[in-house]
Amino acid sequence: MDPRVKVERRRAVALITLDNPPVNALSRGIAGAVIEAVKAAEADPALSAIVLTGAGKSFTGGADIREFGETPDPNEPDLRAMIRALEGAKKPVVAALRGNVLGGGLETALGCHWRLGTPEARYGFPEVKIGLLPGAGGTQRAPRLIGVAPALELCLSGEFIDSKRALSLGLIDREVAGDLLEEAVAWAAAKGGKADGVRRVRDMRVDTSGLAPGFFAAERAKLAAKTRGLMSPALIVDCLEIATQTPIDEGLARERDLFEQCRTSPQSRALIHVFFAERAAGKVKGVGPDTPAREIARAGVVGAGTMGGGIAMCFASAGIPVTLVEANEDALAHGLATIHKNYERSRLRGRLSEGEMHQRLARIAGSTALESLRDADVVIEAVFEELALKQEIFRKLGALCRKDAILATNTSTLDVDAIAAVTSRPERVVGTHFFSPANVMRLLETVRGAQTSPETLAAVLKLGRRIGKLPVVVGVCDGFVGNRMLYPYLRQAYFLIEEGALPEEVDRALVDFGLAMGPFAMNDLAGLDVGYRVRKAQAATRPKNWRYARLPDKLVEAGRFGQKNGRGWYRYEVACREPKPDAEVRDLILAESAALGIERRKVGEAEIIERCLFALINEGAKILEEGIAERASDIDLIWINGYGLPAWRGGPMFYADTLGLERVNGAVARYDEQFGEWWAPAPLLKRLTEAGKRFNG
Ligand code: 3H9
Repeated sequence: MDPRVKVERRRAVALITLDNPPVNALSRGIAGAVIEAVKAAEADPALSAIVLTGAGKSFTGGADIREFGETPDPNEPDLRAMIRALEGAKKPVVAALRGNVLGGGLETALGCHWRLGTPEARYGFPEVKIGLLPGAGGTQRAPRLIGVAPALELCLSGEFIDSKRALSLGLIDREVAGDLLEEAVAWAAAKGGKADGVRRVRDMRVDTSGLAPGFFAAERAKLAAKTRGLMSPALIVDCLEIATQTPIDEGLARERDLFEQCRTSPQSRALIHVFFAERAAGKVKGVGPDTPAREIARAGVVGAGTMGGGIAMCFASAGIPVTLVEANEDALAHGLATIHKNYERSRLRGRLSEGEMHQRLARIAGSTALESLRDADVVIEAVFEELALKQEIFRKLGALCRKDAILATNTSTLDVDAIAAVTSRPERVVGTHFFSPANVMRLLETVRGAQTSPETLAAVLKLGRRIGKLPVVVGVCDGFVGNRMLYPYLRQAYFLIEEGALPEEVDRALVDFGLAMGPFAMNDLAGLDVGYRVRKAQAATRPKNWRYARLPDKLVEAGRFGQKNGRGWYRYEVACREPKPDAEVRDLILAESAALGIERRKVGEAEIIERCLFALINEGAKILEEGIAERASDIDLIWINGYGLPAWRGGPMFYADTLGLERVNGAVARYDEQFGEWWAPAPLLKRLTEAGKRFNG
């Protein structure tokens, strides 16, 4: 017997336990072993029933995601065969559920005749998050057991529900607060030998009586906007509709075919890459499971502007008291009022109860004195992006904060080491680059300075996860990973409009590629003055005589700051964020092309995508080689979670891998020949191409 499937006898019941740490994934070989155990229990006259459970903290996290790239062996029993065996058993089969009951795990439970769950168990179909659909009967059995609408919601959202909700839906038969296995064995023994001891979900009818006419069409229409570019959500709706129209075996066969379509798609590969990338990002060189990571009980934020206010909200929302410091009363009052407004908006949208809103607000104290940060465990500075100003604040914080307090800067471009150097504790200084709006965006670029200690990093990683962020560790350089890659990307976008494209054409091509927003609309959202200041700061180090796009500066000098004053690359009507092409901008662009002596030409979508993205990838390769990012997948996460690249593309480095590095390298070399300067190929890109390798693994 496979050691990952254990069988023991408890009274007249066979107890089958899945034991495949850490999450009891249903890896290859397990299905066959479970089938064998079920057959043996059925054949044993001394046994009247079967209980299936998981060892450790979980039932099972589902199919083994690592195996999805492999071609299944047709001679090996798979998950579906295992579920058939459990469901088809003539003796009652009880699922004893705890911890994670997910994906193929929940489908397994649905194949059992009865389901008992502990209060902390969580149930869900997260397949959609990795570009799949429940492919072992979930889309056919769930609607039979709990109804079409709740089943669709579970499959489409990928969210987990708890035992209380599962019980109210009829997904489980009992919530067990006491000894799960004792109760499951007792339940199984009581059902054994009874006429109604076996209750199969497959025999249930799909109840469509409550469905509004046009239910599925309406669901499809809702999806179009919410899941742009994704393939599996629409197929999930198809599967649920099939469940209402066909006998179960036909439904299962159709579900299997659609699952295979998803499993073999580039999208699912990309999303699975992202799943593992997120787990890998938590493993940081020099920081091990034994590195002490102190708890943060009290936080401070310096600067109550958009970023500082958003960061304070992150703490308050995670239950951490925070003191927000501003230079003067007016600015502080304005910052606190904005926070209030933001929480109020969430409350009005039903995302936050009134009580919770007040609790969160009560966790935020305002002050105009840095001294009020004396007791903080961590202080995050989020003032204006100016080195001298930040250094002045760090000098003061270094002198007044507790010796063991962590001092973090929210700089998006500046040298963290130069900031750390003015304190007497550079080992406790770190960069925490939040993305705007800080209370919403998931990415936390965590900048490790030359002297940042592993303990500081461990504490910040833990804090980041606690406040719901995805921390990705990067090294110090101008712009770190995200913004440093943004420069070449934007530069190409600017060059393209000099050569013949218009902002709306560049944006459309990149949005069609899958980006949440094109570069020009993004510029307008961030504020054109922000990039203006960065470019001025970079002027001294920019190679002289290299091509430089003047248009972005000209716009700012003409008083166009983006959405904030209704005029940027686009124009915006009052209280409206929809970008409208502006004739004035078009004239500026045409005049600039003429001034540069460029004969404007038609720039195609393919060129837009290639030039913007390949410039980005080439820079990513340089970053990787310099060790600013530890692994290619960290870069992927940064661009997905901070810059709106769709997860289903897997991130820029993974996208390059899917295209084949030969193609990317070839194009970069061609552009280098044509334009030179900014297109200098990354040596790593060249080396990997020649070795036939990829960025990721
Ligand atoms: C499916 O079931 C398809 C079926 O419908 C049809 C088939 C025909 N496989 O996240 P953690 C690893 S699709 C392999 O840090 P947590 C994970 O990589 C599947 N490995 O822990 C990590 O490894 P490492 C549907 C898996 O407690 C370790 O376990 N199921 C799997 O924060 C710990 O993970 C899903 O999509 C897996 N299925 O969260 C569930 N799951 O230590 C995906 C985890 O080497 N999993 N690992 O880095 C999750 O959502 C979370 O991992 C879970 C635990 C909630 C289970």
